[in-house]
Amino acid sequence: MLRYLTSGESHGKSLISIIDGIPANIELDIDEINNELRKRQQGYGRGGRMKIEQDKINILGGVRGKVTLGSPISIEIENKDYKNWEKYMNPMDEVDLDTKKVSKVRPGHADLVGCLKFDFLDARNVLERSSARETASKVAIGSICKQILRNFSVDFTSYVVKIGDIKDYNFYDFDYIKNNVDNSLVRCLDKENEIIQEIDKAKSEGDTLGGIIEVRVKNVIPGLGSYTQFDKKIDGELSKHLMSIQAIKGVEIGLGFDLSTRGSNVMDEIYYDDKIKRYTNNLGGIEGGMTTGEEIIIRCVMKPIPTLYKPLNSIDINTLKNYEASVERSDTCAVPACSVVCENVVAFVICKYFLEKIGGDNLRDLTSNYNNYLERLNEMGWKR
Ligand code: EPS
Repeated sequence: MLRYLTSGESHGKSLISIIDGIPANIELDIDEINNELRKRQQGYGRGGRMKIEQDKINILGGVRGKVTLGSPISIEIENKDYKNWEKYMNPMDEVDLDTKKVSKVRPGHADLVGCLKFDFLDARNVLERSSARETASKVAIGSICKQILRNFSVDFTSYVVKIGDIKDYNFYDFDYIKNNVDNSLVRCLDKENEIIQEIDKAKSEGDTLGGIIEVRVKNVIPGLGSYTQFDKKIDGELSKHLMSIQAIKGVEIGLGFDLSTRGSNVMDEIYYDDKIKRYTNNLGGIEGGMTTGEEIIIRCVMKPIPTLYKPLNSIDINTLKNYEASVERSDTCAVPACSVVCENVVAFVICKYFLEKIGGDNLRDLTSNYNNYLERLNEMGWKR
């Protein structure tokens, strides 16, 4: 089973991940992983931290000569900012606990509940780990998964549908998104100027902005996931992983909430014309907890970042007096970065289910199992 764990604080020495279950003999393109990390750092509306960091992976185990060994892969991403934080964050020495103490907990962040739960009087202990800095690890892991799936033609893209009140109502095909999204400062395909103005306005007012992201996956074979048990459904697993990304508050597949209509409006009718085909893809490529072979379409909503320069009402957790919440350095809008994160998190889940369905602990076995499966699907009328 493909799985991972991450460790590390936002201003600690580094971010660490261990990925277990990656098959052997996959050649890794390290530059591509770093390029994906670079994309996560970009996007108009980010704060000062991204000028300090230049995220790059340092693989510590599980890979030899850029080729996976089938053993657990350990990855480090250094926090360049650590040198400015060592006196507050050093795990192995005495630290200054006062200067960076956060006691005026920020509504919307993990601060208050984290302090209550773990018996802390300093939300620094909470925010260091709850920070979206951890998403750099998720991107590195997803990028490796994409490289595995590329051997089987699976491809991923994502873009920003909405930021603040500015929404793009168009529908784009996969290749259009893939070919254009990286040219935009906000990973959108329409209304870039309006979105940038919206971000500037929110920034000047000390506010933050949330938004909606769409992820697409093409060339996924039918039958990843299963209807036979609740925890085997791939839409459940996708939602779990996407909802676990910092600040994601909702996930919808295909038309999602707009499916609250008549069945005849939305079911993806089936016909045969040299192969099994669909007239539409309103269910976003998943039926009965399984991939249908149609493109996977997922949307996620990211709430606005809770650290506001115009602070919100809150309390001091030490004195229980009413105060305005602390102001920490933050971003006005991280929706474009979150698009890169969501895309890579989806890649992890698709890869996990692909490996479960196809099986094989090395690329050659995977390839022959995959070809056998496609051959049988072919006999049953399903062709790509
Ligand atoms: C982030 C690093 C953080 C924030 C952001 C995401 O850096 P710092 O806290 O040093 O400014 O820019 O995290 C949050 C806004 C948050 O609320 O967690 C990153 O690497 O993406």
